[in-house]
Amino acid sequence: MTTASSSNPAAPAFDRLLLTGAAGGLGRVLRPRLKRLCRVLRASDIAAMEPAGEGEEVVVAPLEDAAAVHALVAGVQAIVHLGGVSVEGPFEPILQANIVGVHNLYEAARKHGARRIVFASSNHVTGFYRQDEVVRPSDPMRPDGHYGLSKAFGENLSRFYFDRYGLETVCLRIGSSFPEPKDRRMLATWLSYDDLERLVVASLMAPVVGHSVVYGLSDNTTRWWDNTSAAHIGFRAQDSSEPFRAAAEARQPRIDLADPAAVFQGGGFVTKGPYEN
Ligand code: 15L
Repeated sequence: MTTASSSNPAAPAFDRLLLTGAAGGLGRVLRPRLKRLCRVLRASDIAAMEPAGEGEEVVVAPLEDAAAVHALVAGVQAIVHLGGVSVEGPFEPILQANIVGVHNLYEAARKHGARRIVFASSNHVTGFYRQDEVVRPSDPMRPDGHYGLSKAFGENLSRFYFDRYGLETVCLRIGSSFPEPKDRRMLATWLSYDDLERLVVASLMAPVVGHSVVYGLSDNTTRWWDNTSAAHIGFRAQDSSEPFRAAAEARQPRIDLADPAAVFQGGGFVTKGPYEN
């Protein structure tokens, strides 16, 4: 572990907060934005990260290594879990990082008494709903590949850890969190970085969450997901994909309804594979 000296002066909500996946796209966005919530932010990944700054610790830990994950989780009150494989692909790496890895994380959290986990699930848990349907978090899962299946496992695992051990989780079914929506699909699925921060902070700070599931999207005009059941988290999106509509439609003037990627909510993920392992 590399450490830079402690202290976030204004009474923070958490003494130590763990951010896994800190080297990834969203990890790099959230790392500086979560520091205000904690005295020490422990940032973890398997890839190279920025060195520890003031009030930070940096830990390299593979999620499939149970001993490393136990050491990683010791002493933290809450976890923002972004770590693991974040795209569709062959089963074995997803099995290790996302399935074995999330089990290691929850076991460690239970053992060390962490209070809450914000679990980066994904819209790909329900990717095989059609784009003309509106889905609620309580609707049956329809994963669109190995990645979506692994996130479905994580959601069920976290439900078990709440029912059995009282460990709270907010599962964030994140849509498409990028600087701007890249295509027509993302007009519905886009989550701005500022709204991502609002969603994660609300999930960490809401007084009681039990086991909650919420879709991560901005205040988009086109929407496929109904978050009414997650109002208790207190997340209010403030951005919208609408200002990007004209550009997205110009980039993609025609929709090919023979293409499953244009029919199903999971987009291009629904046609990936099969893989040979
Ligand atoms: C995800 O879950 C991925 O992590 C991200 O890279 C995007 O592909 C996103 O879904 C999406 O559906 O756009």
